[in-house]
Amino acid sequence: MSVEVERKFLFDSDTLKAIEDIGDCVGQKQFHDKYFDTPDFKLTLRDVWLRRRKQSWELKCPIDPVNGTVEPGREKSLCTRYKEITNLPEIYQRVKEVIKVTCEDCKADITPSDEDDSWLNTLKLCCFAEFTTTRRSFTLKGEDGVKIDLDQADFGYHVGEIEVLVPEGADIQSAQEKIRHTAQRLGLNEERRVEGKMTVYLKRYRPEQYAILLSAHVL
Ligand code: V4E
Repeated sequence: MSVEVERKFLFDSDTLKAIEDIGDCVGQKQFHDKYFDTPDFKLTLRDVWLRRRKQSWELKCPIDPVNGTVEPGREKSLCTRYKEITNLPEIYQRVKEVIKVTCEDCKADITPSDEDDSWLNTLKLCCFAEFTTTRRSFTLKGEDGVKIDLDQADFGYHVGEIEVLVPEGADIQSAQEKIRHTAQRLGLNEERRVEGKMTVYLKRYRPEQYAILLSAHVL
């Protein structure tokens, strides 16, 4: 399991030039994401994000109960930190815990399979968001372990992210420091957290879920 520390940023042609000056493009790819939740948003209300990307399952969970959420009136930090789980049986266990499937629902005692999506029905999980992203990725000269992604979503939003992956238990502060240094090198001067693709997607296409997550301080 690893922890993804990242900071999103808005970019223009000047930012792109800065990235090309100090980094190397390591590829472009396209992927389609489908996100799942219960009809009453049991996962996303806890800031837990279940998705399928390129036939693989991924679960992003806050590393501590307050990550991604703040008391009303307090500014969210520029960086987000999420645990990433990619092992399907582990994802299934974690999802069951979060949505509190009880033992009376014994049907939930199954082994989930990549080939058969029936576990989604067992847990009453439905797709609430679906979009395709075109991503260009860069590494930076002299900045070990830092990746920059420039994402263009098919619903007309683009956003960049500076990302460092750290093994669970490793030094998150030094990852945040690397991100801060990279942002400085790119001349980024945002003082507030930038909206990710999902926030914009929900605002446009799932306004009810957006409003609920906003008032729960998840977004
Ligand atoms: C964690 C999260 C969501 C899941 C999608 O995460 P994100 O990093 O935005 O997507 P993507 O495509 O860049 O994933 P990657 O390829 O890096 O794994 S959707 C919403 N959240 C929470 C969240 C938040 N509240 N605010 C910000 C700025 N980011 C994420």
